[in-house]
Amino acid sequence: MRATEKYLRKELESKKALLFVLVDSEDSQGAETAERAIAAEQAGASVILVGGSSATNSFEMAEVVRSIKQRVKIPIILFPGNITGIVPEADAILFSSLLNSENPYYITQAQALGAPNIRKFGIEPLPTAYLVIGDGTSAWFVGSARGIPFDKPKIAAAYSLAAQFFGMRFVYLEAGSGSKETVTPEMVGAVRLAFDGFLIVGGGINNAQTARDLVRAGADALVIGTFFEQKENQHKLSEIAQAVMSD
Ligand code: 1GP
Repeated sequence: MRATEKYLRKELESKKALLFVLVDSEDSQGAETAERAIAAEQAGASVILVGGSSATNSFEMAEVVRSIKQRVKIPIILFPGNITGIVPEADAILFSSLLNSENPYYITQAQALGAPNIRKFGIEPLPTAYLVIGDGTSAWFVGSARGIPFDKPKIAAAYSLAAQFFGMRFVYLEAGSGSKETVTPEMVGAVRLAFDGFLIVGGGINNAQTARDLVRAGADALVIGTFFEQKENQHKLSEIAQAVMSD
């Protein structure tokens, strides 16, 4: 196990769950993004994720990673929507297969195209089953996903068990950025029973109560992007971070 995965495991020894703050490099404005990453770190976030399904400008993304890296100590993990999401200087990458995509490109082909650069850049790959829940979001559309219905926890659990049998150590249940619905605690609970690895949940999370419910259901990390992009919500960082980290 390499450094970032070890770090995540260690973080979980002292926290109920971890907060990952997502920075979409395409919506980012240089200095402001770095400030947001600093605020996230101060509030207790364990990781800054950089990427997103519609972020395709590698130059911008590399710049965002560089500027954040100079200012924060917590790891930067790439969250690629395509091979364009692989840029140097990040600590790790969610090396994801979109298991419920209808397009093999998002299951294995992009991964094969991207793998040599991940090695070249010395980035730690975190083997991740990426599961898109529901429909109508960018992740769903761009990834040609056959979205798992929100009210079908057993299907998500079956995919997660398959991921475990494949040897993947991370599952990411993705409702999609800005989704009106979040993944349900019922689905998180069902996946938790099926999957022993590190369980990430994201999409549409915008309050402490939802965060608490998802953590109590068994999530190891929650990803929040859209909500913290709005300046007026940034003062809620600590409250939500506390809800995630302590029961
Ligand atoms: C999207 O799960 C992440 O890929 C975060 O979603 O932007 O809705 O927080 P939000």
